[in-house]
Amino acid sequence: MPAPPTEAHFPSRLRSAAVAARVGLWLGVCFGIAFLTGLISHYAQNHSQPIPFPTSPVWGYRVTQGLHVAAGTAAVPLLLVKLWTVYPRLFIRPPREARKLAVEALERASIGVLVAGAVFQLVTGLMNSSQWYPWGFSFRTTHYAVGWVTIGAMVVHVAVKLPIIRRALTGDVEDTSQDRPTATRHGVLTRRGLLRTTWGAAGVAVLATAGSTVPFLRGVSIFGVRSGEGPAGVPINRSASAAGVTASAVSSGFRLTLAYAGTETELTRQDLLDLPQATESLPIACVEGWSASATWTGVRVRDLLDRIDAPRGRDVVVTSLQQRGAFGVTLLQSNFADDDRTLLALGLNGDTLAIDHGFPCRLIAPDRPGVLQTKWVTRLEVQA
Ligand SMILES: Nc1nc2c(c(=O)[nH]1)N[C@H]1C(S)=C(S)[C@@H](COP(=O)(O)O)O[C@H]1N2
Ligand SMILES: [Mo]
Repeated sequence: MPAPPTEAHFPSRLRSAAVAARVGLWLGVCFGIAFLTGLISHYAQNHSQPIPFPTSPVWGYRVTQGLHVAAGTAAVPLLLVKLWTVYPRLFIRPPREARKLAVEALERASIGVLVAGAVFQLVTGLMNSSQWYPWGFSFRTTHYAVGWVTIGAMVVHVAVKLPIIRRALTGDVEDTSQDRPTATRHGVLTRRGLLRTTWGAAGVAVLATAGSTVPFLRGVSIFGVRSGEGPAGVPINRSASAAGVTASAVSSGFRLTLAYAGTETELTRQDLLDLPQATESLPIACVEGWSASATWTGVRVRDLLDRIDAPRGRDVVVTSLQQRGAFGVTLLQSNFADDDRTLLALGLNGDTLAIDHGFPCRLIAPDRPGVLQTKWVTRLEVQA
């Protein structure tokens, strides 16, 4: 069996604390942004919100979720370079003395958790934003839990390495005072060259996806998952046929039921069209990072609730024609239900709402995760 490599097998002087600390700094910034915006997104999707998620600014969630996905995307090349620069440290002989060995073992374990968590977050996040869900677990719960573990391990890692990070960042990149003794071989790239290439790769990764959020970047956004295709120029997340609602959505038997305190009122789509119409410009902002602004026309949800004498300050359960999947029933918190800009939309960008956008009617509310903008709505039930 060949002997495992020792650190002497990794002579490149690019693999240095000077490079690792600089890449690590930006990696930390990206993970910090992704963590904070992730907390916001998770909270926005919670049923119970002791502090109501704000309905203004209307583009708030669009920006935080766009940042979340952009930061995660930029972190991919940064993490790869970071791991490459520090990888030889795995093969450093562990210390003999018991106390030092224990400290070293703890530190390596925390790095193990950090690396595993970081890779898991980036891989599952990217898979989610390309709508590929081959796993059996709940993405949101798992991504959220592993987010805490990863950020915790990152804080420990930074605290342990702080003296090294400080020295590495204050010195020149080409300074060799903290290098492993065997890391002396010059290659084609200087350290500055490697850093520039890394920043470039992160920038390209972000540009290639950010077009899903920033309209003028669409042209360069080759990896942007949803960009501008779809009826009325707005992307489609799940089509009517994928949701299994094609027949019920176009059926003449369609009714919207309004329910409160044991009384129910049924409205046809024509009834809805005969009510006073409102127009609002509100974005769809998907958790996957893409977003699009659009002009919606329809009936204010508050007007509908007034028709059944529902008081203000009540949450509303929104039910879709969609029978399968997790998005068929959602909770519209009272501050969203009472906001004048929240519509049951019948039209989009001047056209009749396309079936894939939620015909006969769909919910659209300001500053709300796309996943809660329920399509093919058939029932609004005011909670007691
Ligand atoms: N009934 C139902 N509503 C739904 C969905 C769904 O799968 N089923 N997808 C949601 C998600 S994740 C998003 S981002 C938006 C997208 O709306 P659009 O397809 O009209 O762009 O619809 C939301 N409403
Ligand atoms: Mo979404």
